[in-house]
Parts: sequence; C-alpha cells; structure tokens
Amino acid sequence: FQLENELRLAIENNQFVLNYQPIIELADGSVIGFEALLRWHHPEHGIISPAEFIPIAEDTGLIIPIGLWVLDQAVKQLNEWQKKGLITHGFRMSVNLSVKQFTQPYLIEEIDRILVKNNFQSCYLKLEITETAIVENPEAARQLLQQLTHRNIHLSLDDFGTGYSSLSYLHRFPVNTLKIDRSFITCIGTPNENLQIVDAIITLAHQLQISVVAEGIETAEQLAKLRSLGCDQGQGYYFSKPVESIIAENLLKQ
Ligand code: G
Ligand code: G
Ligand code: MN
Ligand code: NA
Repeated sequence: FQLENELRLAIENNQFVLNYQPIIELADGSVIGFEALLRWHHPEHGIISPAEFIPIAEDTGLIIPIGLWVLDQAVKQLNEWQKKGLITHGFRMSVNLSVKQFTQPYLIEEIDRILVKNNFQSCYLKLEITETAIVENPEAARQLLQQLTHRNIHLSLDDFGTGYSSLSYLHRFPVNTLKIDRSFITCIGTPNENLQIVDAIITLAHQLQISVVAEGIETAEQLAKLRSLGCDQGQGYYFSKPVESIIAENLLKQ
C-alpha cells in the first residue's frame, strides 16, 4: 500500500526517468534506435525496477498516466536530439506499451495529443507490445494497428517466442518488427543452443517483410551466429546496457 501511494505521486515528484538502450544495425554496427526503459528513483529505496512497479501500476490503473508520461518524455527527448542534428533517416525510438494501455479506448487520441503538443514527427516512433497482448485482444490489436499505420508509427512484437501466438497472427497483423525473446539468445553458445528455432523465426519473419531484433545479446559468439542467420538488428549488454540520456546522446554522436 505504501509503494502504491508513493507510485501515485511519483510523476509530480519528478521521480521517473527514462534510460535508453541502443538497438544496433548488425550489418554496419550503427545505432538505429533506442528502447526507452522506465526507472523510478525512489527517495529511500533508490532505483526501483519497472519489473517491480509496473505490475502495481497495471493493477491500480496508474499505468495509464505513467505510460503517457513515458511517451511524452521519449518524444521530448527525440525532439531535442533532432534539433541537434543527431537523428538520421530511419531512426526510431521504441516505447513499451503495457496490455492495459493497449486495450484502453482512448489510447490513439492520447498519442495524437502528445504528438501534436510536441509538434513531433511520428515516423520516428515505434511501439512495443507483447505477442500475448495481441493474442488476447485481437480486435483491439487490429484497430490500433490500422491507426498506427496511418500515422507511420511502427509496431514491434516484444518477447517473441514466449507467448502462444499462432503464427497466422504474424500474417494477419502487419507488425513491422519482431523481437526474439532473450531466452532464445542467452542459450546460444551453450549446450542448450537452438539455432534452428532462431533461424526459422528469422526466415519466416523475412518472408512476411518483418524485420528481426535479437534481444539480450551478451557475447561476440552470439552476435556472430545471429549475423550469419541474417538477423537484422540486435540489442543487449554486449553493445550497451540501458543508459542515461546524456550517455545515449554521446552514443549518437559517435
Ligand atoms: O529494463 P528493465 O529490466 O528494467 O525492464 C524490466 C521490464 O519492464 C521489461 O519487461 C520492460 O519491458 C518493462 N518496462 C520498462 N519500461 C517500461 C515502460 O515504460 N512501460 C512498460 N509498460 N513497461 C516497461
Ligand atoms: O521485456 P523487454 O524486452 O521490454 O525488457 C527489456 C529488458 O531486458 C530490460 O530490462 C533490459 O534492461 C533487459 N536487457 C537488455 N539487454 C540485456 C542483456 O543483454 N542481458 C540481460 N540479462 N538483460 C538485458
Ligand atoms: Mn521491450
Ligand atoms: Na523483451
């Protein structure tokens, strides 16, 4: 209860901050985007992971204002980098959407309001939802996808391979990007390696004109194998952990 009450006040007390993890184009090593990841700087407990407080935010409905804060902050950051000439064509910032946000009826109006307020070009934005969110809400997914497509906002399927999506969803819902879940990448180079699965996911995605991001790359061996399988992009500690805005900006300058 204590944490819930504090979470309620976290926005107005300026306790949230976004970190950014680079997404790398595997062909040339360039930073082609970031995933925005929320952090809560609690005055007594220090940094609290979203893995801890997002579930509370979901249960209490606080995820709606928090999610909008995240989007607004990510857009403001992008605008700032664009003014400095750091954003190239094709660059996108990925923002996570929780299931609860994804199924609320006014989401697209709220997104539009944030885009207009910040005078923002939506072609630099990407939203991430989990495959489970789509499977459980196919009608909400279809509507949102149409609306996002009109605005040239891309959609990523996060944690791919962990849910129970029928593969036909990939065809029926024209997602732009599929993020192979970290669990498939972590085991590359171990006895549990299963490259056939990763290979099949990449091949299928490419046949459907979907690009593929490998999550959680931590070793050179994982990177090399993913490259040889034709994986498009990668994200993980091998390249960089999620970092503060100023460090992310320096990565863009390199
Ligand atoms: O970066 P990290 O380990 O802290 O993230 C933990 C989990 O929290 C991940 O599953 C990530 O998708 C989720 N997460 C991080 N930031 C956000 C956010 O802004 N919104 C939502 N809905 N989830 C987030
Ligand atoms: O669920 P989602 O994919 O949105 O969450 C991304 C989470 O993965 C974040 O918590 C981020 O900090 C974490 N992450 C990113 N790269 C790596 C990595 O290479 N190794 C591990 N263990 N976690 C990672
Ligand atoms: Mn994500
Ligand atoms: Na993920």
